[in-house]
Amino acid sequence: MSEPRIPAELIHRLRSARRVAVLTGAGISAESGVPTFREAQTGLWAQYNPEELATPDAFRRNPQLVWDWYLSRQERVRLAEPNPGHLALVEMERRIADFTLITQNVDGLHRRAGSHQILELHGNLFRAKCFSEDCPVENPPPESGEILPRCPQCGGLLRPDVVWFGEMLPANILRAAEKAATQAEVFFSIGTSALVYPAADLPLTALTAGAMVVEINPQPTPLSPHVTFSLNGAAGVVLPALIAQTWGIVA
Ligand code: BJW
Repeated sequence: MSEPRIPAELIHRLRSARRVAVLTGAGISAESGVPTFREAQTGLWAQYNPEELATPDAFRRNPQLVWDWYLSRQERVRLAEPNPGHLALVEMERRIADFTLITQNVDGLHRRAGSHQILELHGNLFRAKCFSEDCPVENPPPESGEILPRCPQCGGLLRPDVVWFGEMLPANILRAAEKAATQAEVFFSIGTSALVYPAADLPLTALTAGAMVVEINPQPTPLSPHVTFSLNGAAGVVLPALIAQTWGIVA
């Protein structure tokens, strides 16, 4: 299969850009074998009901069910490895003076790939926090069998430190993401359906502030009609081509 062609105007802008921001979603980890959410057949929401698993009410109703689901996802992610899409973003960070990687993913694969400037908008699968008091919990005790993990400070139930529907995103992280979107010369939206807010607003914030906005996705999204360039394809194919054609290196 031939390498995708990257538009010359994008290559030119990237070579001189000082500020670049990237928003990633589940699609960038798809080639590592981590399921996305909304894809028919393979997405998590095709198999599971988000209202039973990814809301505070779901946790109140059945914390064991919710923990079991998150532990099974942890196991799957532990077996996964970063793919060429994650690695290409590490190379991009090395070449851009002010680079911000904003991710909706909770799988930690960007960090494992070697990226540094990461803003995790929706938390992290491998952290826990207190459900009752929101106490931060360092090194949470492992969940085992029927015994649910409890907060060492207040004794309340621990929950996965991820952002469920109807919950606020961590304010400082969202603020930093909005700042990066406002200041970016080039903004990438990669592997996200652009349906979940407030993350879905970030590419539009960047566009309004004058950035070149580039989408990388094999499927069109509600963002597609608005972007400067739509690169249709898998992140693990398009991103290495982008790095090679912009900086002449193989990621
Ligand atoms: C590839 C590929 C390859 C495949 N390469 N690409 C404004 C309007 C409407 C609604 C709202 C609004 N503001 C707030 C809301 C409500 C809600 C919301 O957005 N709902 C919409 C669904 C309608 N938002 C919230 O509740 C947020 N909180 C909030 O706004 O607080 C303020 C507030 C509070 C109270 C009242 C009112 C306001 C919180 C959202 C939290 C989202 N949480 C989840 C779960 C995280 C934990 C976990 O993992 O279990 O986050 S849901 C899920 O969706 C997860 C993801 O991060 C998120 C985004 O999904 P993503 O990453 O885009 O994945 P997919 O599957 O949707 O798409 C994958 C894409 O990849 C596809 O396009 C593929 O084509 C592509 N792809 N292979 C490149 N190889």
